[in-house]
Amino acid sequence: MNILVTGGAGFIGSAVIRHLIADTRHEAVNLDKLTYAANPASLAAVAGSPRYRFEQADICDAEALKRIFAQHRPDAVMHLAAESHVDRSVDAPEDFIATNIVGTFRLLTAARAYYESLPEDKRKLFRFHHVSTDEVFGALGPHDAPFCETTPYDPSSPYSASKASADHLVRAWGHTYGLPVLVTNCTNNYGPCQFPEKLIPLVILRALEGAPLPVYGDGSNRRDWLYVEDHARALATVLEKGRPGETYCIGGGTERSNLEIVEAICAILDGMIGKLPNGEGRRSLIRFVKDRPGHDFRYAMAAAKMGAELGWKAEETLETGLPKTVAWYFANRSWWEPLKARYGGERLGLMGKP
Ligand code: NAD
Ligand code: TDX
Repeated sequence: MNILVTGGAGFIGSAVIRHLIADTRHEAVNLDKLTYAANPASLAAVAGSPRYRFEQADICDAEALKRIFAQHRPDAVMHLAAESHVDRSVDAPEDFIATNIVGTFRLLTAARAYYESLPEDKRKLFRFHHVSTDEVFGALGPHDAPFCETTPYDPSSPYSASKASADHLVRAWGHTYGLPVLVTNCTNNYGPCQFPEKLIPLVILRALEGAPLPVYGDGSNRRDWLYVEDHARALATVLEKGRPGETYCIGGGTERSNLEIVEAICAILDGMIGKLPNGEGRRSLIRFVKDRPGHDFRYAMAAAKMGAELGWKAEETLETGLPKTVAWYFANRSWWEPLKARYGGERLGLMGKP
């Protein structure tokens, strides 16, 4: 397949494209606006491949989308482009409405026009795969069962409300216009090439530098973590084998409190490069700071359908994936060092910095 991947210069999109080029015979056209969250260095391994092409464009730009569909004639769309950071959505929701809602609408409109122009045999194979998040389901209490495909929507932040809205639009285009849509909802990802405003890379970089480590509230909020390459494989599997109209929930089944994650990173770094110059372990850098407004307490996902129907399961556990991730940031300073110069160290994480 020739796959149009939106947001392919971001964290998960770049992992998807690296997977498509290295491990499959598909072709990838990367459509990305290159916002602050994009890093073309994440695509260095595929940039020279004849099966990879890049288009800098905004998914809100209807004319650009029309041209890109006509020129590249994709067999499928994997839609990952989004504003993705909850704290930014609290501070400045406008871009989230524009990209996540209006942009998804424009992309659906362009995809539908293109789909309807295809001959019957191509139409049968065409897919619009929308990549979404577990956050659309809201927050779980400590003893609630994990989310699954039938969990009602209950988003609580501007980010999750914008993603929920996009999910509804995608399903409406399936029901109303017969566009063959697939929706996936995944838990928190971690791994190489994640912009260091998100918890895990932010803590790794600050711990490397001996800077204070901000933990929101009391650190008891819980997330279900999935290694990004497991997510990339899951997405390719859904695109290839998923049934149009279906939703697939993806997760690592690896729930931890934020404090447990931060302490684990500290222990990994102490073991890897030694304790701080003052002889203390990096745990001593932890600071409990002002909580995120409306902070969702807990996310967890039952990914049983992915296993039973599509034969997918996560290969990494946190015990294998977290040390790999810490080692990647340690070894790939050239990937993140320029971000500090470009955005200023204080922008790496927007809220509650000590
Ligand atoms: P990211 O912020 O790292 O990357 C987003 C990419 O989209 C960037 O390359 C950016 O330049 C591009 N983009 C943003 N606005 C655009 C626009 N208007 N037009 C074209 N491109 C635009 O995000 P991510 O963490 O890789 O997440 C990718 C997708 O997966 C998102 O849809 C997100 O909601 C979803 N998701 C993320 C996670 C996670 O833990 N990171 C978990 C579940 C689902
Ligand atoms: O400095 C911090 N300190 C802290 O305690 C940061 C940045 C975060 N946190 C907490 C907030 C969350 O409970 O850590 C947890 C994880 O925070 P984020 O990395 O910002 O992720 P989250 O808000 O859980 O959302 C992520 O997972 C779902 C992605 O950013 C979303 O794009 C995805 O949809």
